[in-house]
Amino acid sequence: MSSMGAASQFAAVLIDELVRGGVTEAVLAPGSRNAPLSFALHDADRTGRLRLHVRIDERTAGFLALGLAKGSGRPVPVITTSGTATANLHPAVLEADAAGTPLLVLTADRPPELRGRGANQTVNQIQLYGDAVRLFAEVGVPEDRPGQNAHWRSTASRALVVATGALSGDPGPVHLNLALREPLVPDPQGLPASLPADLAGRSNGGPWTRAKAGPRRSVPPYDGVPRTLVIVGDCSNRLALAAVALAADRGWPLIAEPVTSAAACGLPAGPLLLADPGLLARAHPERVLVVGRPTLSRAVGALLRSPEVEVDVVPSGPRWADASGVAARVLDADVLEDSALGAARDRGFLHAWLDAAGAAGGAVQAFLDGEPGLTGLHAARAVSRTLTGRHTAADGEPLLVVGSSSGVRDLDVVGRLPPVQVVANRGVAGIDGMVSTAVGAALATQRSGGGPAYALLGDLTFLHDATALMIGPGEPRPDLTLVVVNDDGGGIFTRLEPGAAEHAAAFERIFGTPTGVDLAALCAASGTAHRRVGEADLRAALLPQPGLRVVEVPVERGRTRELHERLLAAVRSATAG
Ligand SMILES: Cc1ncc(C[n+]2csc(CCOP(=O)(O)OP(=O)(O)O)c2C)c(N)n1
Ligand SMILES: [Mg+2]
Repeated sequence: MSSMGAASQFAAVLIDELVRGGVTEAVLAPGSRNAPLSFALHDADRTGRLRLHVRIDERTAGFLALGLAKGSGRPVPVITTSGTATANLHPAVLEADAAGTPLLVLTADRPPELRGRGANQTVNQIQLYGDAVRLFAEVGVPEDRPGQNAHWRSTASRALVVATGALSGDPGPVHLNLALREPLVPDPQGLPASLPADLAGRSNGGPWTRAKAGPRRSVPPYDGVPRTLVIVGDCSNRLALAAVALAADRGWPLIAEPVTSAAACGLPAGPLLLADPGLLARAHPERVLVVGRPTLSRAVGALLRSPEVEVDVVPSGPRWADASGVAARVLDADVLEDSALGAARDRGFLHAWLDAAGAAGGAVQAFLDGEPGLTGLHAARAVSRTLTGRHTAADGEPLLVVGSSSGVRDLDVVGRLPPVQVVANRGVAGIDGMVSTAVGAALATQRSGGGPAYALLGDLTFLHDATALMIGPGEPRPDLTLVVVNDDGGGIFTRLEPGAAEHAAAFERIFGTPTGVDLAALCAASGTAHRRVGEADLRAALLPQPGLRVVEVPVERGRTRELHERLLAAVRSATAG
């Protein structure tokens, strides 16, 4: 056996096996109990086997890993010490569960003899994340004895197979709890250059255990109800683009939330069309095909609940979304791939939707052109125009990260987005961790040739994850523009029931929640470039630039509710003809 302590042996084997299984990025938050893993990760980064990112805040680390996983489509481990550190990963685990993201949570823990007896920094980490993880394993204290290598390597392989959904088609987070006993640092002579024979992986350099799903099932063709409306929500880009191809083939109108690449192909002003009584009276769908998980607009649920429509859903994996409890059929994603049915078209139906979309899209643009000053809608339009106008194939595909509050809904109204990669934490739609998610997604896409990255966020969403800006000097940094729409508080609530005039006395303190934070000073404190823009220089400020920077767009929150009421009225009168 090697001269390394068992904990260091285990850490070296675990990281080696993860690299063999396809891991290329890892996120680490510092601590003492996870020191063996920290050394092994540092070594793997130094030798170019993976790229390591170190963060001081575990919540940020968790969301950074989530963003890296969403941006790369690969499993990404996040490694923490024991105690409260592990609970700070919980929000990212919940998002990874709901969004089906392969997040690999590796928490260091005290060995059993130190648990439940008042030892420092010790909490019950067993099944800490409950049923939010696809797999939990208490790996056991590493021991230097024959047979351990197979246990360690097969555990790591199993974690990757489950996290990536290789067999289940249901990717998601996995938690390995790692009890580590001292010594927690390697021998003074350091880690050996290569692992000893009894700790080696498969001689072909591949993973210990490979898993591959069986052949595709054959799926009967999706029958052609001509008056079908397709709604694309949160799902994989592959599924979203298959839905676009199917809708084009069948002559079905398609509305796509701005959370996948399908947004480039959907009808403009989608949520306004879905709530348009005149259009629904003229051209009510008989069937709605819901692809993925729509979450943005109440109008979607209202349409799905209407007794005149039949609802079919196509989920990304075995979990399907049917929040209104109306789905008649859950269909295999393969139905979307079968695009040449040659079904009868109902041109009248399609054209009613196309005409209304043309009128609504034009009305939105005219409304914004005539509206003085900057609003969140203008910021969303400027971002979407920047992405449309300024890139060539040589720049690489741009990335857009969309925050969870007003920004994503504003984009939904002002679209249309060009075909860019979109990342949004729609799994649980938290306003937490968005800056880290954006940093991670930008780092991952730009590593594989992706173009400039933009994130559209509200001020509270930005402030919620301010520690994301605290990036150490040696850490990789993305080219990312954080467009922060600053209305000093929660603008979204002005548009919901609490924003009605009768609640005005209480609104500001318990919903508006202004902070008055000086974003320029906050950015300066973390060495982040910052620019506050007005109407005249917004577009110019968004031109691609290297590095991580903030473009602050100040807007007036008090105007938001009335602005959207007027916009809706303008669109209604345009679509009425
Ligand atoms: C972690 C978390 N806490 C609270 C909420 C509830 N919430 C939704 S939107 C919002 C306000 C967001 O404000 P901001 O980011 O400034 O966006 P705005 O709507 O003002 O553009 C809050 C608190 C949430 N979604 N997630
Ligand atoms: Mg705000």
